[in-house]
Amino acid sequence: MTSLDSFAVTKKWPAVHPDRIQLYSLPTPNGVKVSILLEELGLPYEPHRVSFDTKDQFTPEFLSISPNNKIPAILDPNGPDGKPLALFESGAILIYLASKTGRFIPADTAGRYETLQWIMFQMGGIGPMFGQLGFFHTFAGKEYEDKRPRDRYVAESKRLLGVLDQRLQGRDWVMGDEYTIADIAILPWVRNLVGFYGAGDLVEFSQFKNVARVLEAFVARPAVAKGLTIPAA
Ligand SMILES: N[C@@H](CCC(=O)N[C@@H](CS)C(=O)NCC(=O)O)C(=O)O
Repeated sequence: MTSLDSFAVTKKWPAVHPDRIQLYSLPTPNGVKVSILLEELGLPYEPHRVSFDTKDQFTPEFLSISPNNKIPAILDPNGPDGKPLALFESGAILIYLASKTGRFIPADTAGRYETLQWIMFQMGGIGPMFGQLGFFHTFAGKEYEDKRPRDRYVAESKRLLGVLDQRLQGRDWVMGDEYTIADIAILPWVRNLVGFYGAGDLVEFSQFKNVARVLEAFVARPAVAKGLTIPAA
């Protein structure tokens, strides 16, 4: 059996099944990207909850695999050359798992890069901008009297939704017929924006009909429904 004992993270979150991919996460829009992909792949994995209530993300054990103190992170006992591999950053994890299994990423080189481009669009645009909108609309920033910062992120989020809506015109998924890690990266953030953040009216979500249609198809997938609940409380 693979030993993960040399990884400090396993001291705080012991691996009951050290032969399985270890997932350190929470069901946030970034965290569920990885649990959804793992569910779609049907790979055996062991989820561990990194509680923000107890500031687990700042512990030396967690920082040893995720130095930016953010979930999600994974530890794959069977990484390249059969050696364990630890990874943080959800986009990198999605690309790694899709490449490792050859699934949810197009096999042809051009399609592969096109998919990566939409993952970068999520990682550099949708994630940070929707996240800031959440801060100013839903969390502590909503108390700020000056609404200009909020409005800036509302405008940018709407613009990004417009780009996505146009891409989805006449397509089932971001990459067309093929459901890929680009969808798994982007759609949890859209769901969060209109759901948990309650910002649907603010961004006039009803005008983004293609995004709404694809989001509905996404959440109807059993693997998505399951991945959204992991790790359980
Ligand atoms: N770019 C990172 C962002 C991850 C991220 O922002 N994670 C949040 C939860 S969604 C987090 O761990 N926050 C804890 C903190 O900042 O202390 C990724 O996609 O993995």
